[in-house]
Amino acid sequence: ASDTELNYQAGSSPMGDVPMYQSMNPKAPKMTQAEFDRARQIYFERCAGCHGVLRKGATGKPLTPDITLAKGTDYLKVFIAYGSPAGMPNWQTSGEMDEATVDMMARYVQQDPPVPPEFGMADMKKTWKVLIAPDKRPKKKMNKYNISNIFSTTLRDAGEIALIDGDSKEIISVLKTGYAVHISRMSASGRYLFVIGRDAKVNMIDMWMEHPETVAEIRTGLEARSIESSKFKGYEDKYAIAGSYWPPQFVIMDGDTLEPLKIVSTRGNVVGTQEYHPEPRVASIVGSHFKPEFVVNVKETGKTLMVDYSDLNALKMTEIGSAPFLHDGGLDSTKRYFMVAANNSNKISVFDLKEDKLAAIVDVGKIPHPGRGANFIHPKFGPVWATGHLGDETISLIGTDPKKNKQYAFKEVAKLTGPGGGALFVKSHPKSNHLYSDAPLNPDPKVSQAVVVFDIKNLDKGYVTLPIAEWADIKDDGAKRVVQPEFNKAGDEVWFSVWSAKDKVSAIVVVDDKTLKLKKVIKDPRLVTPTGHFNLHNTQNDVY
Ligand code: DHE
Repeated sequence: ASDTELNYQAGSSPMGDVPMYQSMNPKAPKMTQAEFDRARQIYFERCAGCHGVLRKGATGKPLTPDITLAKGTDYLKVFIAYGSPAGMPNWQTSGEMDEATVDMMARYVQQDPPVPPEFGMADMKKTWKVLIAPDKRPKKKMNKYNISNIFSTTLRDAGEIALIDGDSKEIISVLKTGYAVHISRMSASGRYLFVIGRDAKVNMIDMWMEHPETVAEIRTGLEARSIESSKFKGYEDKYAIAGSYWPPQFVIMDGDTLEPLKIVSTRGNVVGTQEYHPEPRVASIVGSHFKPEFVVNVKETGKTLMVDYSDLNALKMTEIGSAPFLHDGGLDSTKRYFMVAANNSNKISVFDLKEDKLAAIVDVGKIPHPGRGANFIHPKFGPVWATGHLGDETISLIGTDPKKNKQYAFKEVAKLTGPGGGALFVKSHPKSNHLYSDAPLNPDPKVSQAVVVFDIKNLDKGYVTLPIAEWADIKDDGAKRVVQPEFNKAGDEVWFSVWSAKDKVSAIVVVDDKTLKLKKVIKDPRLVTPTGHFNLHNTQNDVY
């Protein structure tokens, strides 16, 4: 695995510093407290993303003492030092860890896993702040911004977002958010912007204020990735929901104040084996447009929960199993079907949000990673939804129209060939004739610093390459990964982040979708490690 892949999978847990319950395993090799503390920190920084907090396993193998003690220190050291073809990194030979550290980690994984604390209603309430009460907020929009064409750009390592005016390309403001901030989502009315950090800190930003700023905040756990708000007719802006990695749970909050209302644990049994899993993390969440429901995807159990929020006391949940490990996904163009990557199974699970049913499980390439995916009309197959892959160069197209194109519905109807693996996000727009794919985790800088574009009407012609990082004209050396295509509201521009290290120059590059020519480079010292960017209209209305 390349460094970027490691950073992608495992570099971001904020839990290394959290005090945890620790019990000693008398059979495990001896460690000093200092060694244990250091090893725990490294485990969270490098290992927990794949092996889990409680080491029950996810993308990586389980590492509980019943397994590790039987293997012994010497065997484990070899594994940690040299890695495995199955994806375990070679920590020592890559120079990331020295021999003493490898030895310490081999002893550490034979100890009982320390257990982080729960994070319940009382903890949430302690962190919950309504900075500006609903009745003190403006009654109408107080600024001249064209809110629906603003972009919320993640400034990952700064723990901030930049609000960028999509019309003028000027930075409106930079706001403090959570640690290694992750995604932004817009409320159904187009007024409130929700942002979540990896430390589960949620910011709720009122876009009607003269100077948009945080009006409420809360922490919903110790580690998290997803946030969404209620979108069904009659429930617009009523609720927000945040999903956590730790504790494994989601919380439904008041949509005006972020007051936590209902916490639901996702601990439970894995689809197929039915084995109990103590930490099934909450991955992507979408608000249904067909029912008063949130669609919550639970990674390790491979279960999708249709959470009916019409009565929080008598909470109804339809649990649909498909395949592990559920990660990211998005709606089809009609918004009736939700498509989610079961990335370790190399499958896309499709859910019918009108009937609350599994519509299909579709085999795709190696480790699908769609982001929210891309919808467009294929000349032969009709409406399709696309996903790229981390593990191979293909882009899979899946038919999504069971009415007029039944024979293609929920089947992989075509595979396009991109430049190589390491793709994270694809994107199109109803007004565009193009399909874009990035590949920021590809080991070849030529590939990771560019994007490819397919002409939807001539997919057989293959792709053209846009050298986005070159266009950004950044003199610094270093990674400059190009990440996440995102359209503006009109669907005639595409934005990309050129993601450099924290101490290096980054940029946002805007491309004219018709001509595929450079339109604008946004450079500013405040743009530290830009990654995702979210056009407010497109996330409000699920346009992608
Ligand atoms: Fe993400 C979405 C989890 C690393 C940028 N990421 C998501 C979602 C999940 C997730 C569950 C779906 C949220 C939703 O739709 O509700 N991401 C994880 C991880 O667990 C992982 C692999 C490792 C980690 O420790 O966090 C990870 N993600 C990254 C990155 O390294 C990226 C490239 C850069 C960054 O900012 O950290 C990154 N993830 C994104 C982006 C989205 C996202 C931009 C939203 C895509 C969209 O179009 O909505």
